[in-house]
Amino acid sequence: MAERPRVWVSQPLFADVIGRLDEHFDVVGTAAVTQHSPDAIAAALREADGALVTLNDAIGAAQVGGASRLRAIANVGVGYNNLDLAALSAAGILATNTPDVLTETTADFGFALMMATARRITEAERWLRDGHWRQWSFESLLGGDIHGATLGILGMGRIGRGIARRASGFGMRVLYHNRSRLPDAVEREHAAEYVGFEALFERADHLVLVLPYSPANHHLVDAAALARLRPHATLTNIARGGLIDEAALADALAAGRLAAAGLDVFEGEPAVNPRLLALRNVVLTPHIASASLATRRAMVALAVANLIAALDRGPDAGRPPSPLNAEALAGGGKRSA
Ligand code: 8YV
Repeated sequence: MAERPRVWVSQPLFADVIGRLDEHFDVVGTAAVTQHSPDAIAAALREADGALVTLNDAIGAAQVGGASRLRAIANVGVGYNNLDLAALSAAGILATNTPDVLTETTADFGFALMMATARRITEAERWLRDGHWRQWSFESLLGGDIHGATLGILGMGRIGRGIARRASGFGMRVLYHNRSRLPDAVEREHAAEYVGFEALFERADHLVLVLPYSPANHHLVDAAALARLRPHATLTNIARGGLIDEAALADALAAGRLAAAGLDVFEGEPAVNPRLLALRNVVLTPHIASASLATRRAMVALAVANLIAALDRGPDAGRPPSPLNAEALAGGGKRSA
């Protein structure tokens, strides 16, 4: 009997959903959440025809160099900055991600984090738990309003638009900046006004980052950009930590150049800059924007469907639902092997 393709699953991910791979492949799983070293990833990929990975697993030329059988990598996540797509394409390896299934859940969370930041919810809870609430005071823990405020959205893709839709229910004015301006009809549908990058920082009461990260926009939000925010403004990041110069943000927060920040993502995850940890006016969450049970399961299910199809199995054989580098398919790569 012909050998079944072998796939590597880099993290524990809903055993019942991952179990669907068993029908087609020999699965090498990972029993506990693991920070795999670059060499360990290379070793795992060397033996694999396909892999299911998460944002913790950085994969580039060094990891796929010796992976002569590897044909497909399914990333569990819409963001894929952990993958060097050019290196994968050059090696004839198809990569996929998990768009759409997380849009609404992630937009919910972005809105929630913005509100928690503006209304000082976690700070207030800490204050209460720490026993400071001895007498109710009219002037304590005053925050900024959401309703009627101006929301700035940097990155108007699927999730950015989801946040804009939520904003309309709160009577917010929505400004956005994006690599390219959206068609008129989409702007109208989201009641969103296109502005330049600088204007977005200058005019937003609450600014939310929802754009993909790449080395090209590393520290896009630097000291100069932060200096454009007004002292009552808040900054929320649910995209990737590398978009913000965290040292400059800590300086700006400490100096009161903006009111507060809400951060779900960090440059050195899971490590968090100790200066941010020490600040009162920052809401910190451990990269959970897509973390509803239904959505995390749907993300894994989509990644599984991608991997099965990319390795030419199942009803969609050869047609994975969300390919990232179709050129790896077009070029033949290793897929015709
Ligand atoms: C995921 C995310 O939880 O999809 C993304 O880009 O950042 C999160 O929703 C994460 O990527 C899991 O790998």
